[in-house]
Amino acid sequence: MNSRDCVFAEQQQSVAAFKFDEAVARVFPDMIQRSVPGYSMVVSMIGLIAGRYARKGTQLYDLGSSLGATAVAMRHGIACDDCRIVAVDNSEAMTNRCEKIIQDDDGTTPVEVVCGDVRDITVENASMAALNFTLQFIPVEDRLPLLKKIRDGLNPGGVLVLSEKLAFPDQHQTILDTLYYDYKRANGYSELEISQKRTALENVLVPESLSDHKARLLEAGFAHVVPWYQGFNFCSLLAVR
Ligand code: GEK
Repeated sequence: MNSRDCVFAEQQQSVAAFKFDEAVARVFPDMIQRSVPGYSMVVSMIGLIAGRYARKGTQLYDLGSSLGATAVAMRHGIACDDCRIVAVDNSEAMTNRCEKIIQDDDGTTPVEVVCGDVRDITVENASMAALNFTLQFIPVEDRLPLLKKIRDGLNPGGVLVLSEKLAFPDQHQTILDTLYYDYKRANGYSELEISQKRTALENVLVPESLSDHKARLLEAGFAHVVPWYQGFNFCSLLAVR
């Protein structure tokens, strides 16, 4: 059952920093769907991208997997044999639920769910990796080392899908923020929910500009960086080794 996100519905005395805890994990599909424009489409396109990039005998990584939506999309999109998916998240509330979702899913590609930090895991023999709205939660100074590790763990021709909330220069930020809050209102979030969530995410979700992301991916050693989606202030890029 998809429970409704009411995490920020009540007035809080002081708004604590956002955490991926049990209360968030319980409502996560509804929260992300109503908070990230194009989320479902991005996830299903990641399945399609897996169909093109997954290679026999390799691994696919879902990094910051939450409940495993991206891992499941890759699992059903893979068009070759003998692949393995590794789904990693450092929230136990997420990985416990993810295990169950993977068990109940009828895909046949093995999926290993790991409760751990994406900065600590080994990436090897990979044809595909996804950081689907995860890098934004990693401290900025750790982002380049993480991307280098992923790049080095990908086989030649392998792909990283990087989806992020973006920051924009000057007036563009205001225009897109305004539309983004319209999106949240249209999805049933109140002014109180919008403002408390914004406070909770301050210094937790740190967005960067598209040009910073492109430059860092190139610095990490990716040969091609191709933006393929933008919905208001959210985007997704393909980075090919
Ligand atoms: C989806 N990809 O549904 N190590 C591991 N996991 C982390 C770390 C870290 N250092 N930091 C944050 N996370 C998913 C959605 S949500 C995006 C990803 C969002 C995890 C965190 O616990 C959370 O589950 C996930 O990254 C980010 O396609 O909520 O906006």
